[in-house]
Amino acid sequence: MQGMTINNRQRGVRVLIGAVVGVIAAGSGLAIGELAAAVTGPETSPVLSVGSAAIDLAPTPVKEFAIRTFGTADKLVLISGVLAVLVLTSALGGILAKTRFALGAVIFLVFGVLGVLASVTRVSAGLADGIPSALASLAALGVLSLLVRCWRKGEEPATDPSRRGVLIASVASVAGAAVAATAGRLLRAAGRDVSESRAAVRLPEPADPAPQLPAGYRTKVQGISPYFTPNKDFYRVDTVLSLPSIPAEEWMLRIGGDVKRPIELTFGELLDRGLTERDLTLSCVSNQVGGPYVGTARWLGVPLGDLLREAGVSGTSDQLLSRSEDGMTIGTPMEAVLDGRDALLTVGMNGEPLPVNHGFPARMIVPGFYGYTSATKWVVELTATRFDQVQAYWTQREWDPRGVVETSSRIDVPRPFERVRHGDVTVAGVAWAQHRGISAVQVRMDGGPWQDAELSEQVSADTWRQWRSTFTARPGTRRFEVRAADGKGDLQTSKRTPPFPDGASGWHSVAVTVTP
Ligand SMILES: Nc1nc2c(c(=O)[nH]1)N[C@H]1C(S)=C(S)[C@@H](COP(=O)(O)O)O[C@H]1N2
Ligand SMILES: [Mo]
Repeated sequence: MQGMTINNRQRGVRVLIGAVVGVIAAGSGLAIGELAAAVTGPETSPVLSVGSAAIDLAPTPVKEFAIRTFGTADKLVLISGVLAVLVLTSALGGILAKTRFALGAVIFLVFGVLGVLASVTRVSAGLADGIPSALASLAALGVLSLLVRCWRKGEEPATDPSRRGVLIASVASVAGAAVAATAGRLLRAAGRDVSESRAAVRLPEPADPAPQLPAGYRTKVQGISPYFTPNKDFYRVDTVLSLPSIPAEEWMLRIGGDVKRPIELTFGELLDRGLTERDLTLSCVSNQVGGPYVGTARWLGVPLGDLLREAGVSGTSDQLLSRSEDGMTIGTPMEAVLDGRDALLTVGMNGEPLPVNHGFPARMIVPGFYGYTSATKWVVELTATRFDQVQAYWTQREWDPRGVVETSSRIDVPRPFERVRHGDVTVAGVAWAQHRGISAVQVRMDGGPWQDAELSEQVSADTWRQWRSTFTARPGTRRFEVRAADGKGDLQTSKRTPPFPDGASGWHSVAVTVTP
């Protein structure tokens, strides 16, 4: 009985040591991988490569669930998941390696192979991008073999009297890994930091400034979305785990495909063309009814249509395929880019160079379309082509190829389940239907008669309008609903649909408690 307890305890200690050895080996490998990725590019780091591959391979419903549930934290959740799987399996590898080294080693080899595959299959990747994962796997195996050898030695009664060998080797490995990881960080920070390049950008005054804002373009209600969304509050949706860092001096846009005169354009040449400034609302197809993925900014850029006409775009191409530095492809209806609307290749957002997470140094924006079919960030290539010839990233994943925005409206105040005093209750929010404009917003309480909301002046058909309406509310639970009509007078549909495949529809409603 007693013997068995001791046996169990010994086994427990062994499992624990094995797990720690495995995790140290994996950690050392990752540290070496990070160090190598400082040279080959942050997106080639083993963890980020595997994370990116997971994003690209994830079925559309999973992706949609992630954006809906975790919002901008979706990437943090993903990376934590990858790390959790790594910790668990490498612990297992360490435990197995004690008795059957080859068995444990296989786990680390498999990681290496997965990492290499994930990094070299990225759209914009080369073979060298697999180096960090390969080195990581080799380093992990080396450390594993070292630790297991010290550990076994410590257990042979005749030889080494101290069992501290494995401890010393572990501490040394952890220290080595910490040095490698820190060196990787520092190198990376010194290498491809674009904040300096961004700080050095001097945006010229617009040659074609935004039309003057009409008096009454905004509605002032406590808690309503401001007419201009500050850059720091502007939603962010993309698939990158490591922000592309393209110094403005190195950026170049290539315009090609079905054109007579391919163009190459540097950042300086772009600024010299004379810039157009416009206020435009941008929204995401993944936005739920009432969701946060919409904002309005003052953009500065050059008309995309002019660029394409200069390149001599042919009449047969119906898709403008744009590609970003990170390999993302987005397809925009060519007709819309050429029809005279303010389709821009932008460099400025709300009076600043584009923030890095919003596409520095250049991104597209085409009013009337969701971001996934029009708003390519870190854009480096434009290709005139056909929808029936090339499918862009999201279209390959079954989203609607064109992505025209739905007429939408949102209640900002009161907040859901807010407690408000009885009497006059102000309901307020925003409504948008880019390029068609908003002609009316209506609100109702508890399914009662629709009441016309007071609208802020329309700045243009491409921007949202704020609205407000006041109700006399009796104590109890009250429910407010909103709907909008676009510039053609078409009323927002009450039919609730999810974002996939062409944008959410339905009326936003908010329930509140009205207090006596
Ligand atoms: N390179 C790149 N551009 C991209 C994306 C992306 O994943 N990668 N996402 C698009 C989507 S789905 C949207 S809604 C907008 C969001 O732009 P924002 O992050 O500046 O708000 O960018 C678009 N441009
Ligand atoms: Mo989006």
